[in-house]
Amino acid sequence: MISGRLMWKVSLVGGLESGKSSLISRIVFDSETGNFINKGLLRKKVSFQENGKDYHAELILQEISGFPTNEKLLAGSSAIIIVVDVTKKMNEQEIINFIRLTQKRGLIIMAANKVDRKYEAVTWKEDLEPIAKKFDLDLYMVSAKQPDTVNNMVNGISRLLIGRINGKQ
Ligand SMILES: Nc1nc2c(ncn2[C@@H]2O[C@H](COP(=O)(O)OP(=O)(O)OP(=O)(O)O)[C@@H](O)[C@H]2O)c(=O)[nH]1
Ligand SMILES: [Mg+2]
Repeated sequence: MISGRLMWKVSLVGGLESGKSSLISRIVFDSETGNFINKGLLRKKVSFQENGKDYHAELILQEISGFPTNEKLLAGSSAIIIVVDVTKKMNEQEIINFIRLTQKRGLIIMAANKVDRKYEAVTWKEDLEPIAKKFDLDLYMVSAKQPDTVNNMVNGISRLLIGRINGKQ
């Protein structure tokens, strides 16, 4: 049994203009534009099901530029979403270094963003899957412009987090 409120800090990291703000904006406001002035933490209540049970949780979303090596920035994160822009060539080594540094902190997820621009993509599943497999991470192909893809990811993360809690008890 889970008692008390579920509150999870979720940090989005990733390169310049990869879409971190836009994804947060989609999650929190169900809107496309990431141009919100508030650079602080944003909250979103989520409901989901796992193993036939209903759960309610609150996500606290934080955006961090780049791939931080400063431990303090990521402190307390239950999940870290690595946002990769599919329209740009990814820096594989930078991503791998980051995963190695942070994998013990919490759940890491890879989000390949801007899949609505699939036809301009230079980074795709086949580039990211080997990394996901190597470090046993879930990979989501998302677009801040396609609500379903983002909802699906948030659902997946919530279920993974609840699985971790239940697994520990
Ligand atoms: N087509 C498309 N454009 C997107 C998507 N997500 C973000 N963008 C665009 O990409 C640009 C950068 O988006 P932001 O959300 O500001 O990215 P960011 O990672 O927060 O950027 P910085 O905080 O400046 O590093 C903006 O012009 C967005 O409109 C997406 O899924 N599809
Ligand atoms: Mg931003």
